[in-house]
Amino acid sequence: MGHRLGDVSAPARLAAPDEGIGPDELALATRNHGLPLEALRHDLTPPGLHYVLTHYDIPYIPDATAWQLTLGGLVRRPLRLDLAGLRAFPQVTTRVTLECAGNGRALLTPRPVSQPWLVEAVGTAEWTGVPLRLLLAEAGIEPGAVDVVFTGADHGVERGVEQDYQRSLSVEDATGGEPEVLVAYAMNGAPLPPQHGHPLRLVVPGWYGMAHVKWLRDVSVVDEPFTGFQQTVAYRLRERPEDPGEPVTRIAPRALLLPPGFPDFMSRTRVVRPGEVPLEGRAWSGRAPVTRVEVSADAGHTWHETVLEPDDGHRWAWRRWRLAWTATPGEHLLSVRATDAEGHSQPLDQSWNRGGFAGNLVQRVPVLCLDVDAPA
Ligand SMILES: Nc1nc2c(c(=O)[nH]1)N[C@H]1C(S)=C(S)[C@@H](COP(=O)(O)O)O[C@H]1N2
Ligand SMILES: [Mo]
Repeated sequence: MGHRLGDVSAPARLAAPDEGIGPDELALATRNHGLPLEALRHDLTPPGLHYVLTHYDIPYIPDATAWQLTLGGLVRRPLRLDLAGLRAFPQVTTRVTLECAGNGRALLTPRPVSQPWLVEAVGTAEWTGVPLRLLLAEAGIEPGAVDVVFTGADHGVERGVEQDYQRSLSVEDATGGEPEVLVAYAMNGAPLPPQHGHPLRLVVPGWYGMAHVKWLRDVSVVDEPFTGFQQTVAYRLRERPEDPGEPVTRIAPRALLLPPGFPDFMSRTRVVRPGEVPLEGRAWSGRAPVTRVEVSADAGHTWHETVLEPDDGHRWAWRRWRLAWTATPGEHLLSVRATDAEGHSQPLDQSWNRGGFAGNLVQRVPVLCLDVDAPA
C-alpha cells in the first residue's frame, strides 16, 4: 500500500467557530493572489494584477510550438492541433470578467477551509482564440454525445483523489455559441502567461473560473454525463456533505468599489478628507447584463443609484459605475450592490454552502474621514 493522501469520502473541512486562518490556507493565499482593488481602475486588468487560482502546480512549458491539443472521443475525425494549426481557424477576441467561484469564502461562518478569498478574486482580460464549436464541427460530433470533457496538463491530488484537472460542459453549452466558448491562445494581445494557462486555455464567458480550464491539452466528447471530481464532488452548492448539490455555473452579480482615498497599512481602512469624494467601481453578472448599481453610506439603510457606463458591446465584461459622495468627518461604512436584467441582486446577509461557492454578499468598505490637514 502507498501512502494515503486523504480520505476520498471525507468532505472538505469547515473551520471551528473561532479558528483563524491557518498555515494551510495561508500557503494557498500566498500562491494564489487576488486583484489589488485599486486595479479596478483599469478597463482591462494588466495580467500581473489579474487574480490567479491554480489547484496544483503551474506546468513548465518551455516550448509552446511543441504543444498539441487533441480532440477525440465520440467524433468522426479525431484532431491533433498545434498552435499554428489552431491559428489557421477563424479567430475571435472577447473581453471577459473572470471570477473565482470561491470569491467571498473567507467571510463565511463557518469558514470552508480552502483558498480564503475576501472579494478580490476577479479580473478582466481580452482573450483571443478559436471558437470551440468550430473545432468540434471540424471533428464532427457523433450522435449520442452528452458532454465535452476538458483536460489540463496539471496533475495533483485533492481529498484523496489523484487527478488531472478536468471539467466538462454539456454539448449544448460547448457548441451553442451564446456565450461563445473559446480555446484561447492570447490574453490582452500577448501569449498566455504561465499562470493563466500557457499556451492554451478554455474561456467560457459568464461562467465562474473553474470552467475555464488552463493548460488545455485534450477535449473529449463522451456519451455519458461526466462524473470527474471537479464536476460532481467539488463545485457543487450543498449544505450537507451527503447532498448531491446543484452545479456551480454562471457568475452571480457583484459590484466592487475602487477604494477611495488612501489606505491604513494594516486595517486597510480608507482615509479621505471632508468634501466631495468621487466614488467609482465595476459591476458584472454572468447571468444577465447589469442594469443597476447602488451605493449606501449608512450600512445599507438607504441606497443611492449610481451612473452606470455603457458596456460598449462588451457583454461579458464588467461595467464602470460612478457616484459623487460628500464625506463628513467621522467613520463611515460604504456598501455597494449590483442588480442584473433578470432581477438577481446581492444579499446583505450571505446564504451559506459547504464549499463557499457563488457567494455575492455586498461589499462593505470602512472609510475614515479625517478633518485635519495632510502631513507635510
Ligand atoms: N488546468 C487548470 N485549470 C484551471 C484551474 C486549475 O487549477 N487547473 N483552476 C480553475 C479555477 S478554480 C479558476 S478560478 C480559474 C482561475 O483562472 P486564472 O488563474 O487565469 O485567473 O482557472 C480555472 N482553471
Ligand atoms: Mo476558482
